[in-house]
Amino acid sequence: PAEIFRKDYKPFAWRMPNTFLDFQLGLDETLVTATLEVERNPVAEVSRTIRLNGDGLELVSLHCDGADCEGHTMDGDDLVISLSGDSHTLTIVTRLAPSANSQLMGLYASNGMLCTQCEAEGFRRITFFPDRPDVLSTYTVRMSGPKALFPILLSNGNRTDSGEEGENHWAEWHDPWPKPSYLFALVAGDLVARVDSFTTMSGRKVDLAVWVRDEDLPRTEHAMESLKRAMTWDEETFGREYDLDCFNIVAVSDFNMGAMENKGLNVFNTKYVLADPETATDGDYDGIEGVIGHEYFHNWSGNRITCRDWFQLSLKEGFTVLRDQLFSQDMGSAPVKRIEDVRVLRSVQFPEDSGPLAHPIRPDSFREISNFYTATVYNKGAEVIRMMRTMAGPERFRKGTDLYFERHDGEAATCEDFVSAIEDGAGLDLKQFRLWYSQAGTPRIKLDSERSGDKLELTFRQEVPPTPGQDTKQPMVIPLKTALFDRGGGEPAKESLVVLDSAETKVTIEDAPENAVLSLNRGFSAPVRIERDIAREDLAFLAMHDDDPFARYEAMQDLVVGHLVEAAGGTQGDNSRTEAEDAIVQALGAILTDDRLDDLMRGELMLLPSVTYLMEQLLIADPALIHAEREALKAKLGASLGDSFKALHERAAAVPFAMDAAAKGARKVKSLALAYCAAADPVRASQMADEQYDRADNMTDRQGALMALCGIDSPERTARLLDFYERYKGNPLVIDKWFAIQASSLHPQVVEHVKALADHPDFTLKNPNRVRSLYMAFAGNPHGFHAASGEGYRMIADLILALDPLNAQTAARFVPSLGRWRRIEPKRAGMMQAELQRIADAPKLSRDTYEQVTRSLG
Ligand code: B3K
Ligand code: ZN
Repeated sequence: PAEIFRKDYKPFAWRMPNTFLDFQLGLDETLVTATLEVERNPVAEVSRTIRLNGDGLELVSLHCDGADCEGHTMDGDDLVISLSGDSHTLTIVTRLAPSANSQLMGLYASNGMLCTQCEAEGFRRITFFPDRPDVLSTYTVRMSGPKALFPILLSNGNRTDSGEEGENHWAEWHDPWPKPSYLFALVAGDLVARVDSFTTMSGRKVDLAVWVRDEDLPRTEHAMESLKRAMTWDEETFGREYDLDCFNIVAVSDFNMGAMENKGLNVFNTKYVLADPETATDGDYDGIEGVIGHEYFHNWSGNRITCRDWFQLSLKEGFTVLRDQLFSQDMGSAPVKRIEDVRVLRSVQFPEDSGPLAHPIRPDSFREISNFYTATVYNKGAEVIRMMRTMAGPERFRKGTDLYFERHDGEAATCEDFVSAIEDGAGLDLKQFRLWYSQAGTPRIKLDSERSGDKLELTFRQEVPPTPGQDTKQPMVIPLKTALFDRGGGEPAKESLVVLDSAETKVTIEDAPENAVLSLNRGFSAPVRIERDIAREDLAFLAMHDDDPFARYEAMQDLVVGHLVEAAGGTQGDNSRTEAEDAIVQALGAILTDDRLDDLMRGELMLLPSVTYLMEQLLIADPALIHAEREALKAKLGASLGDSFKALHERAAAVPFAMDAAAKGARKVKSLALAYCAAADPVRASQMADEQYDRADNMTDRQGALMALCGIDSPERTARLLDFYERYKGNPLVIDKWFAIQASSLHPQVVEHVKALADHPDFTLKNPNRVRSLYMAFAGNPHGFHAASGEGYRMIADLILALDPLNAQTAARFVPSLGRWRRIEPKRAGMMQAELQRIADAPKLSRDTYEQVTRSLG
């Protein structure tokens, strides 16, 4: 498959002012008649032909201006038509087989209904079309089909007409906003809606609906409330008003990702719509609010202003992720949300940025765009825009985004357009800052400090490591929030922003108190790694006293990381092990009982860094050693602080169920306390977990208890797993949890368990949620995936090979776990590489998997 380059961008030779689509719907066969108005694009090079993209389409007929078409050829899957004049009307009929569409791209059947997914290049699986984001068209859609099968017919925009024809009925939808093909959507099925309405800031009433299967209706309240909160928030925070008379959300059970922002008709994975306390955890509730917000915010950042080409993906995704993060910060605990977002960034994006798949947030080339919906484009993309906001401050940043929306409304824009608008609107100079768009890799900052008299001299040295295709890098603009604490107990620290912009930056602090401790990169103001020599006492001090919640979390993490990395690297003497452990015990002990902390934040401070994050700290890591040391520390903490954990568990268990922060916090620390107890004293903890399971009146508690039990070889384990299954067997989203809990467990036989689960009658490769629940959970379970025998690697490679022909996009998502081999000890690295090679040697690979495997082999 060919590589496509950003530098080769050219505008399309034709414009597509109006597009009419007629669907004769059927699950096994759907006929699509596309009527396309085409006219020459005056600002593009003249062409005598038009290239319409297709992907596996059956062409039934083709007409140009009502007559047989003079010249047309197929070029691969694309249709190339000769056009002599300046404007024409093309009429194209294609035949689709939705039930046979296992890729879940284009028009497909799910659970008896029909739905679409077009981003990035799925529209070409519906009809021949210039399937690129810079070709905007106004869509009118007519669909007809059996009323019994598809009582509800939905598309983008507003419904303009409908009627009946015997057993069949039809509906017509018109979307007044010109859009690219990737935002097209259609849904037909037996659905019911929770309806509500929203009055916008200028007083327009919008009809809201969340469409689901009948039995799921009681679980839609949270989604609807989240939507209304998102609509209000976007008006208040970004001045963005909704622009159609209705907004529809549809929940679909077979979906490749989380959700899709189709204009006026968002299609969602059921996982991000359905919730009630009995079946969804607090984490699920937060996830739903965040994703509903994200897709809604795309209406402006993505739909009204879209991307010129797919290299600009971060224009809409980075910005929209930032918008959903700020929304969630405002709806709940801002510090906890920030910590969670940083944790995701560092456990997913940092490894990507230091591995074979590293790419800038605006990539320079790709073979398959689906592979670039990455944590780099999304989450690092959001961090880059967040830095602009930090440097400008929220008010000036808002001036920048106002200007961006005003300047580019209705256009297909570039990342450069965005940066220019922020630069002009916020009054920032972002010349050098633009390097964040072109350079991959996580910058490293080394800090040295020297004291002379009252002065403290800080020297920051930055370095951006080489990444594939980028050997040398330029210094970046890095805004670091800092504060100096006086351990002697003087004035409270004042925060200031230090902006690094060269390889070496010196900062002098006058009148630095003698015991000063520097708190650095507060709020994680820049997505970088910091290396500095800091005394354990100073970290412990910050872990207990820093007034920036993120910095406090970070100090606690650093304290643990320092110890575990030394312990796993074998460079630690017995004495210093004891000292390090004691310091951690003391700091955590203080956290457990600090009554100035709320429980949501306490829970964050109780979390140990993940094995993935720990592995990232080492050039070459032995996952088994790291895992063992991490578990040993957990057991040590559980034993030394046993009474405190039990007391905390008891206190939290007494808090009755509610959805407020206090009750959510109580549930969070409850299951964390249980996990520490389980590490120290499994037998005793089995009883605690059993009790928590029995008393649970919500999924958060029940899942927390089952997770603890699942890691312990005990009779209770089997009984509770059985009970859980029986209780929830009609609910696919909860059965997904049942698979995931077992696949991510600490049980010694987890590999055997996963093998057995793959043969369970409820397991299927056809449903992406189910595949992820078993295998993503397993690939993220270091002690199973990195089993010394290599069996974990083999299982993931077998899965990729089996899934690739069915669902290439989902299959390719598993490749990065094997791609980390260069940073792993040689024996395992060899086995991982061999599995990648085995995949590469398979006779017929999708473009998705082929690209990921070859890049990973390097
Ligand atoms: N824009 C979609 C992602 C589409 C992924 C296609 N492979 C969802 C989102 O980011 O909001
Ligand atoms: Zn998005």
